[in-house]
Amino acid sequence: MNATASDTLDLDALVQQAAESFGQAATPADLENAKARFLGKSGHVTALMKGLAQLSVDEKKTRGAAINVAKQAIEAALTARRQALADADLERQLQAEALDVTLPGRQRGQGGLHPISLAWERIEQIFGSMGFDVADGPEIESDWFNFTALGNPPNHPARSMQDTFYVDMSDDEGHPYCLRTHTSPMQIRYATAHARKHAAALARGDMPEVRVIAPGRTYRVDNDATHSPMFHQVEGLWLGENVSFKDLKVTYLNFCKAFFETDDLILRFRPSYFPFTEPSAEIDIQFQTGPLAGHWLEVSGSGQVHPQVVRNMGLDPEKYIGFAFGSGIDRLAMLRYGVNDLRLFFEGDVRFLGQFR
Ligand code: 2NM
Repeated sequence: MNATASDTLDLDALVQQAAESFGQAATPADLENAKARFLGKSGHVTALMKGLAQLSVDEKKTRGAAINVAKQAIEAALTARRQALADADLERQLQAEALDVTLPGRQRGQGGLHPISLAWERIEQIFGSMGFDVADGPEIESDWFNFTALGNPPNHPARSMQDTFYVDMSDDEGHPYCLRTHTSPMQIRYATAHARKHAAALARGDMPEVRVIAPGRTYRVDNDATHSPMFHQVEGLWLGENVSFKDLKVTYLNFCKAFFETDDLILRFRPSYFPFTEPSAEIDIQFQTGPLAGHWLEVSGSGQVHPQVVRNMGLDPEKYIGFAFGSGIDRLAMLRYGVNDLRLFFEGDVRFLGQFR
């Protein structure tokens, strides 16, 4: 039998048929079944090979070669289909696991500082730029530091249970500890440490200055729209050879200009009284522009530090002259941020607190 054109056609048809079967296989298992039908032990190609036995040697050569070509074409179709199924599978998997990197991320709310902390930091920064050190110390104080050293006489009303929180613990002299009612005790602590640290220089007649602010939490028995039992104070102290009210005025005015970010500001002193200063004065400021323009605003107490208080710091009041002031950080923050109720600062409502930078 001769290898005819129709034999070749049969083989082409078989290749065609195999390619179609493979193409219809939707899964790798389907494909393996289809493969068995064409290339398996009892598949079409094997059957064709077996048929070679009946042919002459010459015919075997040409027919065998033709069958081989067809077989290779079928194998190539199989490999192509395997690859296509694998590609499709991978594509499906990628689709299923797809991330849309253009979607907005799940937002984590951005935290921020409390407006009082913001004011506190500004205060430290501004006074720091004017050469003031920042002192920090205990909120539970002894009778000496909170009252006696600051010139409060034994029966002063500030010492009463109505005004001051006391702790159930007493010092060596039997005086109960209290929650500090101002940060001035920190001034005494700082200046005392200063005097001790510079003892040798002082003995030589040198006069290292004391220039410090003490910001911090303070406590008084008081609670209404304008008073919180816990509030924040910043007290300043500048002692030196001839530190005067002029220095106080310049220092405090420059602080206010920086803190409120305006030069349209005037300052006045009003006579007052504090146990630890003589003379004493209230500091009022007035904005010349903006929503608060034209109103005198009381922002601080102040005065020349009383000689006995300077002595209590371990310094010689004949040499060390200077001023101190005490301001409410909460009040400064209210003025700066335009807040009209102190309680908003302490209610912890993030819709309020989130508005400040
Ligand atoms: C004020 C008003 C006036 C003050 C005094 C002192 C110290 F420790 F030097 F004596 N520190 N702060 C002072 C003076 C505080 O607060 C309304």
